[in-house]
Amino acid sequence: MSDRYKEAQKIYEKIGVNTEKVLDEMQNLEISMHCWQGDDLNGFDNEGPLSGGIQATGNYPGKAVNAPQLMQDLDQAFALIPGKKRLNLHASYAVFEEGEWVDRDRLKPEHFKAWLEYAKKRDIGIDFNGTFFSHKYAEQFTLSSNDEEIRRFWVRHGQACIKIAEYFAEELGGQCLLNIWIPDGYKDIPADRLAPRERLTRSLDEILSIDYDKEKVQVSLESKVFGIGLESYTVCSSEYCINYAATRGILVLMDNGHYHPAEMVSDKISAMLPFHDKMALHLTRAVRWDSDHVVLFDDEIKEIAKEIVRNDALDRVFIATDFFDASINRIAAWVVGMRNIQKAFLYAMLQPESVLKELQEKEGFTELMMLQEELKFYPYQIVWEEFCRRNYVEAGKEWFDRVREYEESVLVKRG
Ligand code: RNT
Ligand code: ZN
Repeated sequence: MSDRYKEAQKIYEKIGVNTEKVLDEMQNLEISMHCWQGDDLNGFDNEGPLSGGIQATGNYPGKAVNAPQLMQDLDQAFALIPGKKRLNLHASYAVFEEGEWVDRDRLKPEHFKAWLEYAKKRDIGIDFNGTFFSHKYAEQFTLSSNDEEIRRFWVRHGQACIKIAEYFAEELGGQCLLNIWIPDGYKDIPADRLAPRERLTRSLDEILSIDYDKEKVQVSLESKVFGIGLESYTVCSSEYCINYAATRGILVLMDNGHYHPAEMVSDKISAMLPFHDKMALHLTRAVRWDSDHVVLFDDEIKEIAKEIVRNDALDRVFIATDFFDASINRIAAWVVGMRNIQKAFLYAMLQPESVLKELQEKEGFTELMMLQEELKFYPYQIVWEEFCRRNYVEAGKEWFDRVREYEESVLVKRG
């Protein structure tokens, strides 16, 4: 324990915050890191371009092109991130044996054995996502398609993903979050908004009708307001998603890049919690649109963390990252984003929440504003240093030297 830390501990004690308790809580915080920052969402199962109205821009050298490379890069990133981690996989990252290949509707747990072993060795959990894009049957509509063959194909994919999620949960213990996001929508004003939504309901019901362990596999549905080429209408809009999830007993997944620019996910969490036992988040940074920039230590990420912490909801909210910037070092992108989310949670845990809540209750708004501002200058960075020290990870910018070394010795050699 450094003298700096002891000093900071005292400063926090004075406002009723126990930093040791906070460090214990931080140790249990589990963030699910998305695998797809490592290869710009290419995946390994198809040659085609990224589709579905999402885009990774940039051409920074050294992107992973196969599973061993992606695993090596993930290890490098994980080594620079303190605390507990999980891995968030997409179905398009199936690892096939030499000469073997099956389409998405025939995926089986065995195609994810390499990932299971990866996770077992590192003692981390896995979460999973169906991949309803970047595929010849995902040109515009998937689960809401009026082409029965296509719709059925994606229903089978969803069902296959549930089984794979169940396999991860059974083998690794704990739960596996299976997220469903579909890109279905129209570029221009539709004549019928209802029919695709009715088809989506039928498809989701069919996916969920299979037999699976509902405790181990937590299914979530992610909504979206628009995508590139899907500017006027998305089938799985926010209201659709919340109503579907509420009536079927599955989780809503909110991605903070998927709302109108002035709408804040931090404000939505407390509107969800009274009605939903659990919910899920994709943390990203939207710059003017759903641009999936790396998460910064900004006001909204802190506010999201505060809402989860002060509402005592850490065990009710599944937290995952979702960004993909191909214009910068991909390992650094992961590390910056993950550490910023952890910093935001640390910052939130260091707030004297009962004092602040009481000020609000007794309408002490002047003092509330004053104190919230003063707290921004409290020495939370010293508590962060201690958290990193206890996890054998560099607390300051020195971690970037590791990334530079790795870039020189591994990434640039990939050609
Ligand atoms: C797309 C959604 C979705 C994807 C990932 C790859 O806008 O955010 O979550 O980013 O599933
Ligand atoms: Zn997302």
